[in-house]
Amino acid sequence: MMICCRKTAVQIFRRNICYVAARNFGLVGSDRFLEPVFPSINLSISRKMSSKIRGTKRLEGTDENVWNVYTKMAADFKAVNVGQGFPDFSPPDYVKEALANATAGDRHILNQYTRGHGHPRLVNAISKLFSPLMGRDIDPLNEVIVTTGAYGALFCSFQAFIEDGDEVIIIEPFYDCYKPMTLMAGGVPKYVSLRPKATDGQSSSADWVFDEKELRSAFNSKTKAIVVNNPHNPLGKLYTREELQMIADLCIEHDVLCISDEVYEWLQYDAKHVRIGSLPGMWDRTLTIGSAGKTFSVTGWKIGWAMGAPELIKHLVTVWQNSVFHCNTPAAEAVAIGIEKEMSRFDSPDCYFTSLPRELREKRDQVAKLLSEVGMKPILPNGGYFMLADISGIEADLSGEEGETRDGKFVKWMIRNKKLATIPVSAFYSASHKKMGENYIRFCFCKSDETLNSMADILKQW
Ligand code: IK2
Repeated sequence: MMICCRKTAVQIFRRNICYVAARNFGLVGSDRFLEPVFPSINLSISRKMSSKIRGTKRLEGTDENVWNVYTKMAADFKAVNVGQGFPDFSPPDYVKEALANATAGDRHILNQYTRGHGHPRLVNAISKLFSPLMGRDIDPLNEVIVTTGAYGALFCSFQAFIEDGDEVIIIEPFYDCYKPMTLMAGGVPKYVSLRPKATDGQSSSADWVFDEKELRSAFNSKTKAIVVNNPHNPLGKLYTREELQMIADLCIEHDVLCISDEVYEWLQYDAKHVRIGSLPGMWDRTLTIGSAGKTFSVTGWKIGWAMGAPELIKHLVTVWQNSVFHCNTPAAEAVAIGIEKEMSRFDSPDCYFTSLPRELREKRDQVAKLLSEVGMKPILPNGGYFMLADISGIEADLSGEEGETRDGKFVKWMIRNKKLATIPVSAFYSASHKKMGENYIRFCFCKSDETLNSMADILKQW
């Protein structure tokens, strides 16, 4: 019996690994990978479940996940996938070599545990890179924590600071994990919307702004934190210094924590990225979160970090050491080498922090032109690697598609009929505001020329 259970667990684990790999690498139309290996056993497990054994209350309302739905559908229909945000081209060679060398070289210790909340070489590199950008000396040992991706840093931030009933201001549209992370910590999300100003001609992410009065009225005595995502996913908005100052002033006035997700910090096009943690009085109340995955095009490595005052970081460390404790040493070493190298050529056009946005800018313009040609109105992003397109003028027979919003049905229809996969923008809105996103779909332009050419072929035959 024991052996049978272990075998089952191993097979289910393998199936999940196969599914994730298949999904990400687009290997399959994937039904084979999605069917439970032993459906009858799963069933008997659920029949025997005691009524006491159920998901916790704090998981309620957090089970939906947009990536699972549309990435699976893209794989099932073998669609060209310009939905999920990861580069489908190679990271810099020297970064890959640094990872290979970390495991194969003489320093065997790099295959073992390192300092729990941050590999020393990496926290040092992060402190050296960001100290001048933040306008202060960042203490690598007490003001930086390294986590499994930016996701890890976000999760620790919510768990460390949000208590039952605390309100968290989320600016929508918003990167989808902020809501479940708030709920799982017992918090109450409060939404403030970015809305497009009327424009003539080409509209850009800078046209999407919040209303000062609406923002101000969201702050009250229950507000514990605000989440700022800059550059913004999905809009590609870079907040202006004035906008950030307005948020900063409110944070200081109401004694509120700022969780600033800056994973796309190097990807800026026609505007300059300002770090809210560098504004006067903000370091002590801001957690600035970054991602090696986005910085070096290595999203699969899942190395991220948070920086902030020691009194903030110490609580993230507590969550981290009581949950994951550690992220993988070779990847941390390789990211440190990457940061050191880019710092040594920071002002050169070869610096990856400059060369990647230069290449992406061309891709952005190419995608915007293609979308315009088929009548989808692109919103030109100032940062990040996503672009929204207004699809309200595009005709499609959506009567056969399931879903509550037009954009969701449209994406399903497009995957099925045009073999092109994107992400519906209503997924980035709270339940009661989904209608605000339903005229838009999100394209990821951080893709190889081959992928973008395949997308162009589809759009040209539209
Ligand atoms: N924060 C933002 C704003 C992100 O976009 C991401 C990851 N990318 O999302 C994929 C997509 O929108 O298609 C993260 C955090 C997570 O970063 P990491 O991969 O370092 O955990």
